Amino acid sequence: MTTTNLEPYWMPFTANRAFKKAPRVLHSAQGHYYTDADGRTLLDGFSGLWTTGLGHCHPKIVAAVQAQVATLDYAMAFQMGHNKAFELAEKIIAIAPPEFTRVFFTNSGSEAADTALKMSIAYHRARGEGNRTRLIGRERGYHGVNFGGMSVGGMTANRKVFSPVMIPGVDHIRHTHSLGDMAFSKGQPTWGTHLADDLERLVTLHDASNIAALIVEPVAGSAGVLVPPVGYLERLRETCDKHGILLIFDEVITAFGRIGAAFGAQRLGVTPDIITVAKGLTNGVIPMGAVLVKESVYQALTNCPENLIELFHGYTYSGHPVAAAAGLATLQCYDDEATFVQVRNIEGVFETLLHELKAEPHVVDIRNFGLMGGIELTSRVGSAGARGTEAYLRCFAEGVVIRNTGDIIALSPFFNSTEDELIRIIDTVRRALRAID
Ligand code: PXG
Repeated sequence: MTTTNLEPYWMPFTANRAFKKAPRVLHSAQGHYYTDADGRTLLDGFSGLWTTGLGHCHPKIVAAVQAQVATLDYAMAFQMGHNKAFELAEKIIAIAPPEFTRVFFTNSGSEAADTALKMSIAYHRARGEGNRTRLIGRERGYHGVNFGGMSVGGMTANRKVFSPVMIPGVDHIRHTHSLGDMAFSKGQPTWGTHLADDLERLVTLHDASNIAALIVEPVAGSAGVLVPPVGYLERLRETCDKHGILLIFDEVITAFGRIGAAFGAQRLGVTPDIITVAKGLTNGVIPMGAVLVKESVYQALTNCPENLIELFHGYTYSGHPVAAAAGLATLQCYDDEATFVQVRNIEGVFETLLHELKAEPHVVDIRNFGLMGGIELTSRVGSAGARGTEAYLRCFAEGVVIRNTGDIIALSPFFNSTEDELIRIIDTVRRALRAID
């Protein structure tokens, strides 16, 4: 047991007091395993936090970071540049949908979301449509925790306390899940294309001339793996085009392999106007996010005299050299290891194993896409979320890390998981489900 004083650190999205009574403290990691402070090894069934699909402490990324930090530790980010950030932007663009030509760096997914929202408003204004400021999100969406992303987000617990101070002019389309119509769908549900028509409702309500952008996750992650119905994203795209609304895909989870392609946009066959990324950009090794935009968006936004700053936005650590080095090494690994193909090769095995949990106690839905898996449990009367948390703790006690969001269990295995590892994760979840009441 650790002797470290745990009190001063206020942990994020954590039940701090319960945690500190029974802490789970990690000490090191290698490949697919963590080692905790007691020397116990844990199979990581969540790839960090949807972040570390290549595995922990990948030697090539570690080496790149070590070399970079000793060469150029920090570089002034404004009105100066350094090669690694330029190279990384070029490499990202090389694997993005062809319309995308420019990359703006942030340090997290939350910052990427807020950056994308600000860009959308600035884009319309630069084109002479300054009334287009309204932002549309989706119920159960997650776009981080900053004011913009929180406001367009749709997870009740994250919004409740801050309800009076949400940014103004935001609305939400309905979410895409319906237990009665799509439970236990494998991959994309065949029911629910029409849910995209909810965007037309908001256009009718507000008038398109007031709407800047719609932001959605191609596959919603944090809310418990909500997979878009067949044809749904296509219909959102058509509606946005019809009304001049920018479409933003928040690909913080879905980009860089998680659903078997460099970008979810490619796997799902729908091209947005702006894409936000983070997590897998550096395999989680160094914090970094980014916003990719189409050339048309960039051109409109930079249509001003050449000596002027086009967008008054940026972060001290935008394009940080060590993060950029980690990003470059990560993209190289995706290429060397044919990661995106690898994911497609094992996603079928994952799907089969996951859906074998259908008859287990409490299970009311199982959802999957790529290497994203969700298992929804019924809530215990009077204590929503308790079953999910107990399942998580039981798996941890058995040496497997999963994640729960309320009573939904989420799995995010490594891109190069073996079948044995997937079986172990699923078997551990099964035992946990049988053990809890
Ligand atoms: N957008 C999406 C789609 C995300 O999944 C963010 C933005 C925010 O990124 P940062 O880097 O600011 O945290 C995320 C983050 C979960 C879970 O349990 C998921 C995230 C964060 C915390 C928990 O699924 N995703």
